[in-house]
Amino acid sequence: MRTFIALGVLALLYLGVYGDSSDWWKAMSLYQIYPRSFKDSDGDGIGDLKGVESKLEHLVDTKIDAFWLSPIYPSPMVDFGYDISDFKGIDPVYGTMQDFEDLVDKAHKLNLKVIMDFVPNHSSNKHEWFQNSVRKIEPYTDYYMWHPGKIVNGSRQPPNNWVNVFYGSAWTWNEERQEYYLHQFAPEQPDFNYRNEKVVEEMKDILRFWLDKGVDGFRIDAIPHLYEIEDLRDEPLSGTTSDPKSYGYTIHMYTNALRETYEMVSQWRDVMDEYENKGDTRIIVIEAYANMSKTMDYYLYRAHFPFNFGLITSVEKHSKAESFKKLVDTWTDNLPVGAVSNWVAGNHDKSRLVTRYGRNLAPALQIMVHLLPGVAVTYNGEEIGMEDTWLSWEETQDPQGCNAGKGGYEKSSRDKARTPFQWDNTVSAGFSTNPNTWLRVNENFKHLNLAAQKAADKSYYKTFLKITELRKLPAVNKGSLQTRLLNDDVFAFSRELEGETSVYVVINFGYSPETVSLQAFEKVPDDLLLYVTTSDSMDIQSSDSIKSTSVQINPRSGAVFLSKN
Ligand SMILES: [Ca+2]
Ligand SMILES: [Ca+2]
Repeated sequence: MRTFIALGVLALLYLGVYGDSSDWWKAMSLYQIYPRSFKDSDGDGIGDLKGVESKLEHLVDTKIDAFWLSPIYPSPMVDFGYDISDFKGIDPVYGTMQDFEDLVDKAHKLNLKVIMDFVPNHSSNKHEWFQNSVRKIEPYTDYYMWHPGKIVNGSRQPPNNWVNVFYGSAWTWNEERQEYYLHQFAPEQPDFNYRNEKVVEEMKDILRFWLDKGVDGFRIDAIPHLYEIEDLRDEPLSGTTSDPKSYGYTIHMYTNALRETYEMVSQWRDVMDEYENKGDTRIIVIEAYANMSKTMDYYLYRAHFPFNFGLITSVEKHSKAESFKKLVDTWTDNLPVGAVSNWVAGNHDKSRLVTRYGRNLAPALQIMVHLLPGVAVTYNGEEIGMEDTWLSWEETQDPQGCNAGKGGYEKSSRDKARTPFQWDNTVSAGFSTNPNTWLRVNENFKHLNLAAQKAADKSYYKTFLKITELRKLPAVNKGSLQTRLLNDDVFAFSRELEGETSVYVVINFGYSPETVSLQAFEKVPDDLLLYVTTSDSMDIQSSDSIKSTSVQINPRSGAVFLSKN
């Protein structure tokens, strides 16, 4: 029976739903590659582009449609690539421009789209533009945000109380120019001056440079920080901390999500649309940790979509079923008409999904990510259930962790979710031939790795594959969504489309087995097929054919049922 269902689903894969190729992104499975940790091709212990190219078949096997590369530009690596010293180059650690072009070429041959990280708020302080700006060499004098500061009691101070995201003042004194410059992140990441039209044009030129190389879109980093209020007034104090160096010290109303920031997104969309006329759609995806209305505003300003971080920021492993329903409903209700939804459960800045939700519940979250409407986003390693790696203070490399200092580290270093991908049980988990890698490989790699999970009858990866295969069903691709709270612990949703196989997802967030009726969904048939359960214990679900009036679901697990048509 199980084999029969699987074949039925595979047949449906080829029917296709979004027939128009310009719609390629609307129901894509998007995979984030952290290049430093994905695959090392030359044995220096750091991942690189040739490494990525050598593993593209894994993306195809995993039913991925597009991948997003975290920054690969030349960088002093103060913030691991988010401090760029040449926006049109490739860092030698990752390879050459030829390697990049080869990667794009091979990806397209495999029907994979390539999305670049675009970091528009700042450059590295080593960027030629900043060096020229320090020396007031035109046209670079006003490429960055400079200010002489103010004199208080005879001593010079920064112009205002703004703090940077990592820790400390957002202003750093430059001896040579005898002025402060603004940096919303590390001092090595000076902010651009977007009120300078030349900067605006430079950034569009950078976008076109990569679009001309064939990239299919951009994930835009840290967008809310783009503009600051022009008169540089103090921000109000939050009252939540007395530490004036802490980012939480002020309320960021004058440095975050300004109207001009949204307008710039619109201008970048216009650049993408120049290429639409050449026959293919290029997209912009927005990274913004913001409240619902500020997030939805990115749609109104014509971003293809802003990441939906709700599964990271609004719920955690002890959240009740009701909270998950509310999260899905709130997002869906606020979504502008015609906008494409998306679901993100992890990335390089956050603890890994399995660590946050536990090994039992994490695959149920994957079901939500992949079977709710729109784009599904997967951070590399989440498909095999990689866990956070405990790294000592001496081992961590992340500036956010380092700045917070010893003791503050465990809370703030992001490196725990950035350790090398665990391909197999050989040296350095098959990531590198070098036993010394830039971050230590998680010691669980001997049993937790892709090769072992492919060989096993049941594994995290095989469950992930079963879930993601369903994405090509017309009902998942473009069917309706209904959500139901079936009792205090059980959340369920349906994906239905007239005349097509319907999908019913049931997740038990509680700690005891539950029996529920799916009759809460008006169109549910009397008999359903169990397609997949994330529960290890199969004793409760002994049959593939289930009465929809009486569905049993194990604690801390999810299950997917299909209608029989
Ligand atoms: Ca390498
Ligand atoms: Ca800025």
